[in-house]
Formats: sequence, C-alpha cells, structure tokens
Amino acid sequence: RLTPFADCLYLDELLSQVSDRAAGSHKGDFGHLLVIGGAEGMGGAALMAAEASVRLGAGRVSAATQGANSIAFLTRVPEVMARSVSDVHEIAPLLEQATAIAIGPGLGQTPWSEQMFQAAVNANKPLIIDADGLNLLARDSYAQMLRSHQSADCILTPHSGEAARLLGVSTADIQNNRHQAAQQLASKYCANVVLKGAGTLVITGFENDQTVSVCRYGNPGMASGGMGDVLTGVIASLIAQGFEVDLAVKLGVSLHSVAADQLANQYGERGLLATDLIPVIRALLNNVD
Ligand code: NPW
Ligand code: AMP
Ligand code: MG
Repeated sequence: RLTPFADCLYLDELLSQVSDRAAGSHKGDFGHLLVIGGAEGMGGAALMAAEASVRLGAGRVSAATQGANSIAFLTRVPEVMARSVSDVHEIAPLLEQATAIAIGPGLGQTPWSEQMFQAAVNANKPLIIDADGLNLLARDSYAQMLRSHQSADCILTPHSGEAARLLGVSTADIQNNRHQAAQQLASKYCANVVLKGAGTLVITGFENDQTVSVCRYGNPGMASGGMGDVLTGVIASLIAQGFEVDLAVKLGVSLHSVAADQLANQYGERGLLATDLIPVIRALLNNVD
C-alpha cells in the first residue's frame, strides 16, 4: 500500500541542490568509501556496489572482500582498491581511512561476515547497512551493538523480506503497512531508513527534523538480482563524497529509479540488469542528457 501522506520525491528538485565541483578539487575532497561484502558465491553483489560508487564520484573506493573475489574487482574495475581480508586485524587500516562504510551486499552470514559487521559498527563512521548486513542486524546482540557504538549517521536499506526479519514479523505484515514498518525501523535502530519496493519509502532525520517521502519512480523491471546492491553503492558514494545524508538518500533512491524508468522506456522492463543502471545514473547526476 502506498502512503498517502508522505512527500513525493522529485528528481529535478533534488538535483537543484547539487553543486558543481570546484575547479581546483582533488580526489581527497570526495571521500573514501569502504565497501564490505562478497562472501563466496556472492562476489558480484559487492562488486556492483563498489562499481556504482566509483562511477557516482566517490574520490576513492576500497573494497574488503573474501577469497578470490578481489581478483574480479581488479579485472572489472581497477579503480577500486580491492583486498581480500580474513579478519578484524586486516580490515582495521581500511576502516581507519574510510569516510563512509557500506556493509552487506553479498556479505553472507558466516563467522567472517560477523567479524566484518562488528568491526564496521565499531568504526563509528557513516554506515550504510544492506542485505546480509541487515540479516545480521536482525539478531538482538547486533542491534544492541549498533545502538551502543554507532553515533555517526546510519542508513538501513531493507527490502520487505529484510524488514520483516528486522521487526520479527512476516513479509505480508510489512507490505500491508509499509509506513508503520519504516517508522518502527527508524526508531528501533535510530537510523535513516529506505524501505525498498514499489513505492520505496524514505525516512530521514529524527524527531522534529524527520521527513517521510515516497518514491513514485521505478518499475517492475527492477525486480532482478543486484538492483539493491547498486542502490547501496549509489547512496554510499554520495555520502562518502560529502552530500548531506538527507539529500544523499533521497537523491540516491530517485536517481536509481529514474534510471530504471529511462531504460525500461527504451528497452522494456524484462531483462533490465542492475549494472545497466550505473552509466544512466551517472549521466542523470551530472545533468547530461
Ligand atoms: P518471497 O520469496 O517473495 O516470499 P533474501 P536476497 C522477500 C546477495 N545478492 N517485496 C522474498 O520473499 C545480496 O546482497 C547477490 C516483498 C524472499 O523471502 C544478499 O547478500 C547477488 N518481498 C544475498 O544475496 C545478486 C521481498 O525476501 C526474500 C521483496 C541475499 O539477498 C542477488 C528474499 O530476500 C543478491 O542481491 C520485495 N521487494 N524482496 C550477486 N550477483 O552476487 C525480497 N522479498 O532472502 O534476503 O535474499 O535479497 O537475494
Ligand atoms: P533488492 O531486492 O535489494 O535487490 O532491491 C531491489 C531494488 O529494486 C530496490 O531499490 C527496489 O525498490 C527496486 N524494485 C524492485 N521491484 C520494484 C518494483 N516492482 N517497482 C519499483 N521498484 C522496484
Ligand atoms: Mg538486496
């Protein structure tokens, strides 16, 4: 059910808040994102998030992944500094240099994933949690850890299945009352929330500064694997490079869905790939037709 009293997101209005880069800018001005994910068999998810983030303008992007996945990063997107990390000691220097962290795409729920999650939360930097990061967060001990260690901005990007696990209800319960579910997530985790799906709901800020928005862009062509992983990379990139969280989240959600609409108009909905969106999102952000 769509929410009748949420503000609609308008891409043009959000883009009007984006300033040009100063002529003398250097990469250090646009942050350093660390993407953590890619357990065996799901390296593509972390790769898509990292590729989207480097294409959206983060000054530097590092990726912490598992096993042989790092070779795929080097061949597909050498701009990303990818490294296989096996424990908290190896990820510590990567966390130290990051200006924002995205954790979850293809992370898995293994002892390795748990170590990565704990280290990311303890770093206390702007943190985007998606996919298996959310599945870990559904455990009480991790929810408690987030509440006690995270004072920097936190953004949760669940689909309805992930939201159901976080709130301990069924997916149908979430779908039947998406607005209430998003509100509950925001208050339970003291986080900004993107409740994905047709009519994505976005809750940003707290108490009197809180806004609730709905994204009317997007289409069922987006119901394909990897779409959410690209969205994570887009939002994380904008945050890492210094956009205010409120703008980064709303703009990221809108850019992602408008790009999907443009591609669906051109080629149809079936067969839309998550990575197809990346150059279109880039052009939209840069205001290039
Ligand atoms: P159903 O089936 O309809 O009853 P999972 P995942 C529900 C990685 N990936 N509206 C759905 O319910 C991710 O990053 C890797 C309503 C089902 O039960 C994660 O780390 C890829 N319900 C990992 O895989 C590409 C919805 O949720 C469940 C819903 C697992 O993530 C793919 C499915 O969710 C993937 O991104 C909606 N909009 N969406 C790669 N190339 O490496 C979902 N559900 O079990 O959390 O599985 O989302 O695939
Ligand atoms: P994920 O399930 O994590 O891969 O994320 C899927 C992405 O595609 C989210 O941004 C959803 O909002 C979007 N999406 C999936 N299905 C639809 C749909 N039917 N209409 C609009 N957006 C959708
Ligand atoms: Mg996902």
